[in-house]
Amino acid sequence: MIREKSSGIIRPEGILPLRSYFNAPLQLKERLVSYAGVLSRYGRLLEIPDYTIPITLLEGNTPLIPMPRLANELGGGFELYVKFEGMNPTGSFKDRGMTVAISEAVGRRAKAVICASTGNTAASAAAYAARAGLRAIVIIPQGKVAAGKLAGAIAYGAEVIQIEGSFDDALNLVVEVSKKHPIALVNSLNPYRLEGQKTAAFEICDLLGSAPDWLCLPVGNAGNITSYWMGFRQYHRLHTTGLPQILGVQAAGSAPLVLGHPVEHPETVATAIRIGKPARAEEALAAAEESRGRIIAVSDEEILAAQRMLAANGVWVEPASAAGIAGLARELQARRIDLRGRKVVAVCTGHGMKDPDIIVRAMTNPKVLPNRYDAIEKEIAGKE
Ligand code: AN7
Repeated sequence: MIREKSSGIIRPEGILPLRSYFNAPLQLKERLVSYAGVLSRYGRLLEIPDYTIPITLLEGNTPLIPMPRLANELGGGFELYVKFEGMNPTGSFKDRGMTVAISEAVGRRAKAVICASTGNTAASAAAYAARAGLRAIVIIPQGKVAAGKLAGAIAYGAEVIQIEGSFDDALNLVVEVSKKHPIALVNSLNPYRLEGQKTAAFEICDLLGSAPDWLCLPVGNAGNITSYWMGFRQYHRLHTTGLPQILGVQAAGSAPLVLGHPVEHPETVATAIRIGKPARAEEALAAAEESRGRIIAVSDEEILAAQRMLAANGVWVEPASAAGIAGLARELQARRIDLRGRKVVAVCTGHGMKDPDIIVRAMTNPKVLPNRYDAIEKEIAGKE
């Protein structure tokens, strides 16, 4: 961060104040506004091998949106921000880790990658593999992947296999395949996924000037919560940015980390986090405990209500991505959390466009009127 002498304004490095930006020579502007992805910005802070060959779609650098009205709707008295990870190139937070995992795989001359997925990892792996010219194989639970994710994986050219089983079954299968064949595993069991995902924590600290007091986020396979905690700790060691308390949120029908045991048949409307046996379970529990936070479960109704609240504030996210806000609402209502004067960041992991069916199924078809001004005016004015 840079403090300007004349105005005292603090601004991130590399960003010009608007007036200077207007007046800057073009060459300088291009250098200053160019953004080259998370490996370029934060690669020196990631544990990655030297042979890594950067493959990027300019992921990261996602907006941290102030949500003052939503904060008031939840009771008020605190600062609330949404880290809108749906703004990544394939529409979810997975791109941060995937750029690193695919870059490492390309560096060691992999020709193919494989993953199990509830959808977003599949789309992300497919996109980055396409970018690198690799074969991508994705295994998904039949009928349980939202339309925008499946369409993405197919559009990017992945070989998509549905199994008559759950995400957890698919994960077991891809681990076995990757052990027996020269195909790189790009689920978050791959440590480079976590390295790349840490950059979200770095960005939040860089934008706020410190870590927030609370970070709330959905938890499925638990790679994301693990990475955030790694990232915040690393940044704190380097820049004394402080540590957040972490509120991890699972769906009640898929809450192994709350129940304390795997869930054989996980169910939830938030199909992204329909996961019964998280690969990073231990790390997630440690992150919650060490941060003096916790992992809780919320009902599907609470998740959908949070999705509606976010959308009513202009941020449309997929159901799983609303779980963080749903958890925050629940803790506030039960007075289990005191946020007075605090800063809270809710991570919204995926874009609403990933799962259009959730909205379409619940809506009544928009009214059809004749193509006449009087009919339109009557309809509109009647509601004034
Ligand atoms: C929107 O794509 O597991 O706890 O296979 O898509 O790091 O697993 C997706 C997970 C949250 C949970 N929000 O993150 C997959 C997959 C969204 C997600 C999660 C997922 P993790």
